[in-house]
Amino acid sequence: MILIGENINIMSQVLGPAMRERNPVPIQEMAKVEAEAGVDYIDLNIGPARKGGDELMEWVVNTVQEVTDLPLSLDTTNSIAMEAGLKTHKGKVLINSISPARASKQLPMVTMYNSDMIGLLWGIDGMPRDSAERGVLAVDIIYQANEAGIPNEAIWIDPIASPITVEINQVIACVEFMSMLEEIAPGCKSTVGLSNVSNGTPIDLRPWLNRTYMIMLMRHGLYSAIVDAFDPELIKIAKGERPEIVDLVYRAMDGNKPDPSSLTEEELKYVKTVRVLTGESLYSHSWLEI
Ligand code: THG
Repeated sequence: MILIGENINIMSQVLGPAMRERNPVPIQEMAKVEAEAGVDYIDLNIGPARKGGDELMEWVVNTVQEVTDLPLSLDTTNSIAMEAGLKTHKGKVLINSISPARASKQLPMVTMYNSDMIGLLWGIDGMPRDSAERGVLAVDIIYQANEAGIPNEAIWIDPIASPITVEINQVIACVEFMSMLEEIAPGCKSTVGLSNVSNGTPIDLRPWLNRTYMIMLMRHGLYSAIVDAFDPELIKIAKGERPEIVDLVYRAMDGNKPDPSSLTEEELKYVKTVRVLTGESLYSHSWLEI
């Protein structure tokens, strides 16, 4: 699987101020940590960046490319800032992200800079309510992209993962959508922001949700994921180094109920986490204890 490191983010309490002060050190340190952790892309999220976004994006792209050759994923809703980043970036870039509503402005940039794009399934009315609405939005964005001359292979569809603390049906809908994608759009790629699913859960337990959710999506062909580079175990799983855990999660998804006494403590945590992510048991912060 292709991994996009999420850690360079203007919301971060360290990197936000560093971006505003144009202090390259913490940003370059984070880029190096992400590269060493084994991610394939580094996401640069500068937020809406309404004022001076173009200058900020250009500076962040240059700052990161001074310390790594990894391709970047440029994350801002400001089209002017996006274009400044595309101009500055060396090599193949990923635009994160383009939604049907913003497509007319941003799709021409994909063509002009020969980039890849994340197609975000965010509708005019906001978040899609289920997998069928996701399917409709996917068809819309892919149609518009194809019309602009962009092939399916350059489109990474993101169904938008929701926090399990907010709406379990949305967590389930993303997995369901992933199982439909190949039929809707042969050759399209996919990605999911895994940390979204554990937003609002106890910080030390977030990795269990992120990893398990990734495996559940992998089962339906997930191509890439936006990940926390500080979870080495998640990266191992993504790189195929924990096949027995992947297999265990697949079996748990099938409703296979292993005898708890035959499982290690680690295995039991994955099985319990599958149960809350499929909605089989109700989520609470103590889901691993019961
Ligand atoms: N899809 C796409 N892009 C995305 C997302 C997505 N970009 C943003 C987001 N979702 C993925 N990135 C993050 C980055 C940080 C966190 C979650 C998702 C996060 N940060 C910690 C927190 O808020 O508690 C710590 C922040 C800090 O360093 O202070 O959870 O879904 N296409």
